[in-house]
Parts: sequence; C-alpha cells; structure tokens
Amino acid sequence: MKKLNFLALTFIICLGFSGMGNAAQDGFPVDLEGSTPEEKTVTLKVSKPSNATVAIIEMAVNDPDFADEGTLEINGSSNSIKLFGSYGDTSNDKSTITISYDTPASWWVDGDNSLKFIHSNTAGYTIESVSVTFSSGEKK
Ligand SMILES: [Ca+2]
Repeated sequence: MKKLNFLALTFIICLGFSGMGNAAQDGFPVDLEGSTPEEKTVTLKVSKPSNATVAIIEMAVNDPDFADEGTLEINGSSNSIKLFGSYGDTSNDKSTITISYDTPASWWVDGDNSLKFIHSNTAGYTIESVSVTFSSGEKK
C-alpha cells in the first residue's frame, strides 16, 4: 500500500512539472522584428546544480535566417552568443526552428538570470521560448 502511495505521489509531481513546462514563460515571446538596433531583456529562472559544467540553452526561434542577426548576452556582455551563426540559413525564412548552444555553466547563476537579446542586422527574429539544461559534462 505504501508503494502505491509513493507511485501516486511521483505521478502527481511529474504532472506538476510537465504542467510548468507547458506554461507560457514570462517575457516570451521576445519579438525583435523592428528597426535596428533594438534589444529586449528577459529574466529566466533556472535551477543550476552545483556540479554543472555545461549549460545547454535551447530556443524556439522564428525567422533565424541569417548568421549575423544579433547577439544574446547571458548575465552581461562578456557571455555572448552570436545569433544565429551556422543556424542562420535562408531556408529558415519565416519558419520556427529549435536551436541549441552549449555554454559554460559559469555563465549562469542558480535563480534569476538576465538574457539580453540584441537585434543588430536584418529584419530580425522572434524568440518564442527558451529552456536551459545543465550537465556535469561527464560521458554517459
Ligand atoms: Ca531573420
């Protein structure tokens, strides 16, 4: 009977987390399809494990069709990702695709993180959602 209760509880917790994953994120979508230069900063809360070495940031982006549309700064200008580098391909015109970048875990803090999206060239892009996964970098 105890085991059943435990399973039920696990199930409820999983449901809770999946519900959170589906909820609209504060500050998103980040719409940067105006005239350049423009920028928007959003706060993203993450849970960073103490042994994390790598943070994989995954973004659903609409219209990442050029290599040099802008920049993402994570907690300051010294931690920046070029948008969209090799993902920037004209075949992504007006499409939403999921892209991901490996970043050093040291760029991130446990709790609130500042993500500054800068639009510097082209017609721009929209970031629809962002998620971050931490890894200890050990081979599995
Ligand atoms: Ca674009």
